[in-house]
Amino acid sequence: LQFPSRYNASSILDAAIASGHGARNAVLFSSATLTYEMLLREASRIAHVLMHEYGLVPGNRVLIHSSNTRLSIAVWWGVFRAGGVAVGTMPMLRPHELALILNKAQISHAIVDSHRATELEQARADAPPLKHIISTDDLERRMANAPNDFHAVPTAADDPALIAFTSGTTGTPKGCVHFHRDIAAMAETFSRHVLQPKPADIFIGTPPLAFTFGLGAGVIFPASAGAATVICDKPGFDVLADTIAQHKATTLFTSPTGYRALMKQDMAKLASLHTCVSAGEHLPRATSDQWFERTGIRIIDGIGSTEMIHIFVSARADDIRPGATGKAVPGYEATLLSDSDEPFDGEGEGRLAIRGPTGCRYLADERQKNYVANGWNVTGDIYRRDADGYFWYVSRADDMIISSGYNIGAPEVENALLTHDAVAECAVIGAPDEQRGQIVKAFVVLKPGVSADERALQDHVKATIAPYKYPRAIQFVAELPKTHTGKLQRFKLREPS
Ligand code: 3SK
Repeated sequence: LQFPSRYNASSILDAAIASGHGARNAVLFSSATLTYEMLLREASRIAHVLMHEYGLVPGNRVLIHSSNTRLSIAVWWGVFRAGGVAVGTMPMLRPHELALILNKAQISHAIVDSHRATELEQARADAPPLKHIISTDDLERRMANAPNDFHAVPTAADDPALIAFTSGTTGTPKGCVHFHRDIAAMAETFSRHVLQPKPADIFIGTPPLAFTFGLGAGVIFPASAGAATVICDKPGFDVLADTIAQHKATTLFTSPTGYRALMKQDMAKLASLHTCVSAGEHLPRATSDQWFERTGIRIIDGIGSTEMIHIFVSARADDIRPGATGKAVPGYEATLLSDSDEPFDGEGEGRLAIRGPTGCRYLADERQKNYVANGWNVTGDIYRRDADGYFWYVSRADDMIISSGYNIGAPEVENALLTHDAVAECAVIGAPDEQRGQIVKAFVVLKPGVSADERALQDHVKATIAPYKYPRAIQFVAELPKTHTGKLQRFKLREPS
């Protein structure tokens, strides 16, 4: 991908208008709509307020502590436009978690949903770099008088635009630095080549904008096609289904858990969808098949990471091999590494390694050396490549269970359990065992009002996959521990109870 040396990601909005989409809907919400011209004016006013009323200097870091709201879309564009470095945070973070990010990213300005301002005030006591807390009420008051013709700061294409914190399935959060050109790159790779959105498309999804999966789906991809994005600002899959129906959304982004929850709703409400994307965790074959049976749509499964900004291996609508994640997204190269860290071709199993227009740049973190080796980004996932070059997810490298010398991928056992009628959710780990080193242990959430005993589930797994992989221990639980972005936290299940 080629970029001019001066490039500001907010020029994606100017380009939408230059391509004739100014009067098209950009943001749809419960009671009204914003066109691209209106959205650009809002973003420009925000940039003006930040720079001229709060003394923002390009390069300053700006925390965005907000749920997905109509205003938050304009805030992301406004921060880019002013040359600020946007740092999104999950809305439910507590003051001590916010303080950690404020200090690590040296944040000077914070834009916060008014009802969350106290949390930030509390965090400020432990975060000396933070100078300004701007509540969304203050921001809107000041925007009312601000001019709306702010020209984007001519940042370098390689200036930081975003620091994305990984919520982390283990350890302390890491800040991933992404440049203005990386934001364009996510649109020019996964969106342009795999999604291929049209201006008439209407995007909707559950991931928070603070998660780069959500930033792409809710802000960057629709704008780079002149399409619209729907803000679903109330929680619940019943609300999501109603909002899809109300706005006739076409393009859905959610996690496998989200697809399973939507299948419990009135599916007639989802009739307008034509493209469905899943990421955030591996999509089990059973979920993909059930969704296909109910909607006729094959979910586009993708694997991405906060480190790489968005999806780098996925299927394409016209090339989906159910059960496989797919192939490298155009623009990226994917390979597998052997145990001695050598890339190898052809069929086999190894650690996934990626290179392309984006890459991992941790903010002051020695874990950088674990992620980047010999120019490859090593994601921590184990994959199998088949003879036709499709990548099949095996497990996270640290989720491989070794039992009596057998290697067993936890997701394979989870997939098998999920094909049992009684199972709503499950997670599989390796539990220490004196004889076998580890045994396969499953945590199972049953569907409401359904019962199943341990033996029935074990027999089902033995009948579905190689019998040595069956869970020797099963614990029934009410729910599974997940991160704010919906990723399973297996490490919490490994902790002795
Ligand atoms: O977890 C993922 O698969 C993902 C996908 C897109 C962007 C970011 C992430 C972490």
